[in-house]
Amino acid sequence: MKTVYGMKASGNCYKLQLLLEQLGEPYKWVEIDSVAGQTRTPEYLAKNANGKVPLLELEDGRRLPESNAILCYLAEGSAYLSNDRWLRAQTLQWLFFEQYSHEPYIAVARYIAKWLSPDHPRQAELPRLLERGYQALDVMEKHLTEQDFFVESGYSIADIALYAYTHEAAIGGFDLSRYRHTQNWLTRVEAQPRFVAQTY
Ligand SMILES: N[C@@H](CCC(=O)N[C@@H](CS)C(=O)NCC(=O)O)C(=O)O
Repeated sequence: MKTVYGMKASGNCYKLQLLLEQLGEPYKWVEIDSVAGQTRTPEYLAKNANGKVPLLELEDGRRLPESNAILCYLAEGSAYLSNDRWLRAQTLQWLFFEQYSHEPYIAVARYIAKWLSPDHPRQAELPRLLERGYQALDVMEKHLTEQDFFVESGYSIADIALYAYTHEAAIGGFDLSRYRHTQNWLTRVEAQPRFVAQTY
């Protein structure tokens, strides 16, 4: 059985939980508490030199970090990742967008707002994170005025990757009320077969 080293509060880790549940694939979840330093122990660094979760461990011991690479690996051969060259490239486009233009702002704003004290110096980052995060939300909203899911063939790992932090963007201070198409897309994702909500 595959093992996921993850943290339930992390959207990057939740991506894998959601996909594995939707695939109906059994897996073992090992909860890693980064606040308690468990991503930086010698034992964990021997598994992932980058000291981050999520990490996928295969039955034969091979290990793969990076949430969106893991999504691609797990989704191979399923309806969640097309074999068609163009549709696959579209999927990758949104996975890269998520990691470069979305997660660094929307996930980090959530982290600062929810887990750091109100007088923590990192609170000063919030205005810039909000500005850049809204730019990402604008891109998503524009795309979702034209189609129901990020890739034209339908629900895919691109939606899973973008759902992971968008559904909790309000925690970071984002007002989603002006993003009607994005709100409707969140509802469509939640209506997918075997959807599981993030709990932590
Ligand atoms: N690009 C990575 C980001 C992973 C990441 O930033 N993980 C965070 C949790 S969301 C983490 O492990 N933080 C603990 C640490 O850095 O020690 C991915 O998508 O998997």
